[in-house]
Amino acid sequence: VTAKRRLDYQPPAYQIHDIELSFNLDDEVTKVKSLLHVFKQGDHDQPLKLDGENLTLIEVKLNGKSLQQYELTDEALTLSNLPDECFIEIYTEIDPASNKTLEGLYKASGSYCTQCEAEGFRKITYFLDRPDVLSKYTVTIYADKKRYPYLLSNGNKIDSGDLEDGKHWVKWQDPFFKPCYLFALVAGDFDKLTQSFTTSSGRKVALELYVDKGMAHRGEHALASLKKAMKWDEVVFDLEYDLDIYMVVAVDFFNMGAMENKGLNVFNSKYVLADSQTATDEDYFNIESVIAHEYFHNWTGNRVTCRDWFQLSLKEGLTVFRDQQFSADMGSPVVNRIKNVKVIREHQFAEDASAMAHPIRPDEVIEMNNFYTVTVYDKGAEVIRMLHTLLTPAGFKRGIDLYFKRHDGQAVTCDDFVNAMQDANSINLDQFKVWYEQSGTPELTVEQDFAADTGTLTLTIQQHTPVTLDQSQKKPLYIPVRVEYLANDGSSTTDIIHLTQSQQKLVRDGFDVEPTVALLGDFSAPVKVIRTLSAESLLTIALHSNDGFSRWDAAQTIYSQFIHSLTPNGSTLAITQETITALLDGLLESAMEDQALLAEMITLPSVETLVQQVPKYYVESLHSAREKLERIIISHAQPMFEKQYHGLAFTNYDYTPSQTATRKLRNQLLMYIASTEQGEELVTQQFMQSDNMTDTLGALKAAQHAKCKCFDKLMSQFEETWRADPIVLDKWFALHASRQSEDILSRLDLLMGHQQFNHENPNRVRSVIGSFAFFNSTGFHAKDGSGYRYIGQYLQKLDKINPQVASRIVTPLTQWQKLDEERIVKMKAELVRLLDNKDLSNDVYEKVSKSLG
Ligand code: HT7
Ligand code: ZN
Repeated sequence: VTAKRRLDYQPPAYQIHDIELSFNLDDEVTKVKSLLHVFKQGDHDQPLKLDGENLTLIEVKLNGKSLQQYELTDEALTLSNLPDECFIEIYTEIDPASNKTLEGLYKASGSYCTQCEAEGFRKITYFLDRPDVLSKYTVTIYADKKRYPYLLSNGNKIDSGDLEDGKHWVKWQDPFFKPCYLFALVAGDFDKLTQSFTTSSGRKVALELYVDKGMAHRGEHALASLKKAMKWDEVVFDLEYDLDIYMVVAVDFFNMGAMENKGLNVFNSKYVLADSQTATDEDYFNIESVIAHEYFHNWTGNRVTCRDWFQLSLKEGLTVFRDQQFSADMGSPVVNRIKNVKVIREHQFAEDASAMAHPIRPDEVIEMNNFYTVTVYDKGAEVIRMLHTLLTPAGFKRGIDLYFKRHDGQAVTCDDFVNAMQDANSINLDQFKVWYEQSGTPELTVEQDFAADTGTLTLTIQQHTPVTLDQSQKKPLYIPVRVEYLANDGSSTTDIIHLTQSQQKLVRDGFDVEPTVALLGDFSAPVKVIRTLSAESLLTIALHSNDGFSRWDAAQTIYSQFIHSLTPNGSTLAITQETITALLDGLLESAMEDQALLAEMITLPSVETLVQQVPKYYVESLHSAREKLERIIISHAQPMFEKQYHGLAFTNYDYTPSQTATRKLRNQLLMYIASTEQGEELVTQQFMQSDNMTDTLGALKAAQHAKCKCFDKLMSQFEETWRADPIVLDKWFALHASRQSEDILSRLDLLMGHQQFNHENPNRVRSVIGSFAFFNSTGFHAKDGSGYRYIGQYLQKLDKINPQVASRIVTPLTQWQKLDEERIVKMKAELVRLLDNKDLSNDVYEKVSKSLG
């Protein structure tokens, strides 16, 4: 197993300007013919080494003549002594029906479909499978007309016809140069929804959504979301869609969320299908944001793509930032920001603390699929957001304009992006580039001093990035820190500090009395802040800051520090029960208008977030401390919670920001109320009366969390209603798998025996096994190691079917660093067992071997 290194990049020795592909789709054997127009780059005598995996080579022709001399291995077809320009014809055969990796061309649920990013095109035909080879594609698909009435590929349909043997064919041409990871093909029978969008320059674009038969009514929200995204990109970034057709296909077997193939997005059906009966507000939100994300890739990813896969954050960090901004504009900016920050604090900080720590632009990769990470995506988006903050929205837009002016149609690097930002704004971003090369979570230690006689406030900030397993030296970063000075009368002023040194002093004059200082407003940088704040200051920020994020963050600090003070980690902040009750009283009595923010502010930090705040994860102690805080909250606030709950009106379901906020608050209140005397009754009542999935699932989650007696009964009822609908049933699987219960492992066995469970379907596997490994921390971390054993054994099997999914689920097993010695030994034993497996995939091998050091 060999790793590739970023610094070893060499430009391709050949370019392939045109490719003509033809597919004869057949259950026994699918025949692929590829005609490449190849150009040597510069003067050299290097051979042309085409990537290929799991292909049966039938014939190669050079300029129309059969070629006998070539070298063939399991990974490549190598042709030597080629002229400067030539045509190469390659005939291969593949077997999509037995391809369970869901990468390359595969057949599932009766349809053919492709997934080529990152390196799946090589499973379709021999090619230069790298993103800096840009070609024009012409694709002809032949298949049985009855079973596969729709034959789709990228670009425009230019021809079609029927054949005598019941087959038909369609020819597609994509006028844009693209890397092969953006190639797509779909063949099947679907329900089709058609709408259109007229661009700002007046072009009419056909929007086509393909879904499973009978599901058309669940596609409306996705199409409406697509139109909103198209409009938003025109208004905010002046970016217009460039083809006459935009197709989205929803499939049930898919490794990730969705894929931005040029003009033909392929989606996991869970990110397309929604109606009020089957989808929660969260599902509606995710659909809108994933639809937008893939659409935004058309410019940030497709028109300008990555030079090599180490630059993945060039397109992903930027596109996540864009989809976050879009979601903020569509709903509540502060609740969206909190959502983004939770991902960073729960998962990205954990990745930095693990053996998988890597910079947003990694330096070394064995399996590229392992680097579609929260670091590359979400920390990458935070890095883009810092540029947006430092340059202002107008400066950022100037940078984006220059980026497209310089690089449209090219495959470029993260440095090219930052250079465009820099040159458009006459600012030096050399130090800012350290964010791209350095892994780890920076820590800001802050001290505050006030000279009452002069009214001078001094903030001393030290920045320090602890070493990570991949890097032992760390440099100071360029960090924007948003500061708010809160006066006693409720007024406040704000500032952005540009931190560049290891230690920096900030002096501000003109205060009559010492202000309360809120730091890192809007989470202006992906860092941890360490400072000693009094309970009083935290309460002031939580109740009076003008920055919604800071209010939430202060409340979270109050909860977290109270919890930690009950564990051996301890806390340096003096948070008492009185602080908690003062916070709750302040929140509930202030008639907060923003119900969604209120819901967030009465929600405790997750176990995952708490773990990242302390040096050690004391499993039992942390859980019982968190439960104790919950009991304190309930015993103090129960009457107020119930009053609030009953005051929130149930209305006919509509996915609007105000209704979503009400449901969010209602269901958070129910989480608390469920464990009181009235709990069983209210939970059951909400479940029975609910006309929408958000409130139904809210009731089930509350019952699960509070261990209500009614839980099993309601769950059976849910299963009976939804047993034929796997996407809905995934919610049921996940609730069972994340339940705290002594016999959870036998319950997992039962779940996997359910008629809808299928080891080959990633959504099912994630709902059961993923939910257990990621979110059932008491079950997964069972003291006897049984949770680790269960996951280890399951992954051995899953790795043979789908290494990509196995490698994602192995993550919690590799994050042993903060646990106690006994658990570490047991986790490592499982990792060693996995590694002993002689045909372990590169995917799982890379993560497991790294975590064992
Ligand atoms: N660019 C895509 C990333 C991706 C992917 C998607 C589906 C299946 C396998 C995949 N491997 C990589 C998704 C995105 O970020 O938009
Ligand atoms: Zn993306």
